[in-house]
Amino acid sequence: MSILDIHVLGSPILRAETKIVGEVTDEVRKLADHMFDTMYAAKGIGLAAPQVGRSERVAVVDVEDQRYALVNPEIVWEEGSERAEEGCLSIPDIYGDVDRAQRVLVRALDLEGNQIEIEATDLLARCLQHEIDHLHGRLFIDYLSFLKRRAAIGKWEGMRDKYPGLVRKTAMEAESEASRSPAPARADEAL
Ligand code: K1U
Ligand code: ZN
Repeated sequence: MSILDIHVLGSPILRAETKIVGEVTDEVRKLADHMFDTMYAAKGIGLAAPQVGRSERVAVVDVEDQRYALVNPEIVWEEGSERAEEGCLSIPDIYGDVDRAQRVLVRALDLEGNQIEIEATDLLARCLQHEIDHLHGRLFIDYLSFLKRRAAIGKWEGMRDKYPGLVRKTAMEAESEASRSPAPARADEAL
């Protein structure tokens, strides 16, 4: 298992365009594997390569047990609109309502290099749009009204000192979270 640091708002890589992956190699599969480990450790439902400091066009999602590793994903069709609250692992503790397409069709390569299409609605559709945005340097706060974005950035500036080097130490956070809330004792376990 490999849990990577997560870059937070202010880290330049979050605003950079990613590079199209030319071939799905073992290196890409290893990156996706580490991104899944990191996403689960951070209790997210998605993660994009720039959030772990990488510039490949790769994202992972796991929404209601629908788990995908996506290489070069793109939205080829969308329909409807829905407003719902979003968070971002790169902007901890900040939330905002974002309008997104309610239904999308996403085309991508899987980790075998095969082309796949995912038709998604609701939370999966939202998560796919959020992750594809990350791959083009866009963040959910970009969609907030001027006043809401200013408030979100103001709150973030008050918390930024918690993240020296503009990274979240995800493995350390997961460890201290586990020690704060130990797993409940099993019924057959001696107390
Ligand atoms: O890319 C990321 O920052 C991950 C982000 C994805 C996301 C969350 C909410 C709406 C769209 C996309 C997260 O996983 S933040 C964690 C979170 O907010 C969440 C966790 C479980 C269910 C719902 C939201
Ligand atoms: Zn995000």
